[in-house]
Amino acid sequence: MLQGRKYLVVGLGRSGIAAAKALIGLRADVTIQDKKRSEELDGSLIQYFKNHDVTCCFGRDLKPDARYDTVVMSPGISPLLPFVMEAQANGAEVISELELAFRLGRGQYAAITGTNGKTTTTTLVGEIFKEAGLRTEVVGNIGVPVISKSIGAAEDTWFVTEVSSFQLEIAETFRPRISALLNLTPDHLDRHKTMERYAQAKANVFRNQGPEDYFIVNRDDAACWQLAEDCRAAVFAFSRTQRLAQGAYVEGETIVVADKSGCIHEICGVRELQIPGAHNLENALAASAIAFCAGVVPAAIASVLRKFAGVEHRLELCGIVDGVRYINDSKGTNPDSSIKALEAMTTPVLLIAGGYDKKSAYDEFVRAFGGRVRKLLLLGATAAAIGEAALAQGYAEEDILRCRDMDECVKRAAQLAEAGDTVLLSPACASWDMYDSYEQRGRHFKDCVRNLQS
Ligand code: UMA
Repeated sequence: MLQGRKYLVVGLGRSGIAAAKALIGLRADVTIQDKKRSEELDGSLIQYFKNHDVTCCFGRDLKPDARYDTVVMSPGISPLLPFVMEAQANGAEVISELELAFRLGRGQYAAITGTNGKTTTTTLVGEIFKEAGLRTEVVGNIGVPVISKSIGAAEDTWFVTEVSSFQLEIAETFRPRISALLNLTPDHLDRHKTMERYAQAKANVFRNQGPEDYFIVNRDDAACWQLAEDCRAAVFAFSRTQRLAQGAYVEGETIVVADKSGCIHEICGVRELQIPGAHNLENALAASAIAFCAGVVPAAIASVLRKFAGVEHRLELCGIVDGVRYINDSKGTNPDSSIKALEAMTTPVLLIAGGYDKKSAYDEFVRAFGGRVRKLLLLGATAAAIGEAALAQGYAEEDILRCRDMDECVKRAAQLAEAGDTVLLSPACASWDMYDSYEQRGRHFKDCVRNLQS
């Protein structure tokens, strides 16, 4: 019980609502702040908080006249907000909901981070753990706040947790049994400012681990491998391109795991994977390594790898109209992620891109078009920046279409596409300039495609 302890929960999205409810359940003294006005928030939720004597501050910054023991930040909000820094100067500790869940809950964690592939790998590991009969909750950045499941959980529960740099940035004592770092490319630099700080936030995934824990790392990614030098956990690598003394890799056409005594365990054939592209092979290798370190037998890993068809909003085939394939890759929220989507394309592409401005550079993204992208349809805050990058690399002006919204993008793409083409939504940007989330954007794209069919 947390009677007498004063908590400030900042942000009333999925993460903040779950944190506030958990704290209320533990009888803490709770204040909630959100920049939205109360009319913009769910009325029944506000009533629930009022019924539980929660102090609410909506539509404005908090006046730091009260002292708090702990400030719990929602992931999407910078801990450098002036009123948060003031609370900190007055003695409050500032932590993420992930850290709160870890401290107050029970169970053990397999925590998966990286710039891309987190959701696919987390989903795969969750499926494998369930197949192996382990008590499993799939939580975190994937959409289920960790704290909504961790309080009162059975001690043997595995929390297969997708973790973002935002959640890790202020996770002081978080210590997973198994951590994984899939890859590192520029993302969220509007928040972290430098690549170094972004990488350090990610490295918090293993910061508190000890020799009895495992750190799963991509041997083919130099930036990840370099971070592994600072890790005290047992390092267990995965690689798509080289044989490893210990770890998961490809031998001929087979995914194998070499254990610490050098014994080789066959998992399944690379060609048996349903999910396309080199990046998905990496995700499968990472999931194999994580499951193996958790003690799962190869047969259970193989059974899931053979049937797993991918996650929603990631290279999701959502319709074929007049011989044109429509693929929803709304989860392409940074340039690297969308490059991987483009690399998995085997037909000419009409690409829908653009969105919220995270201050990313788009030159490499445009380079990855590599003759595949026939037309570029742009929307959102970064439309001009992506258009300029394309023109600078010799892409023809008449092949670039600037659109008002998703409806227009899909309609114009449908007019321009020929049988055998693919219309790919892979924006290379977050959705927050036009939507609440990439899921909402992906659903809108799918609705637009459905409208073409009717
Ligand atoms: N808000 C403020 N002040 C601000 C900014 C926002 O009060 O300055 C308020 C908004 O009015 C809103 C609330 O904060 O009411 C939203 O909080 P949030 O942005 O943290 O979103 P949540 O709904 O709590 O969702 C968060 C994660 N969102 C982000 O990290 C941006 C979700 O990840 C996660 O699934 C969820 O917690 C449960 O753990 C989404 C995401 O986009 C998928 N993640 C980023 C990514 O994958 O790139 C990191």
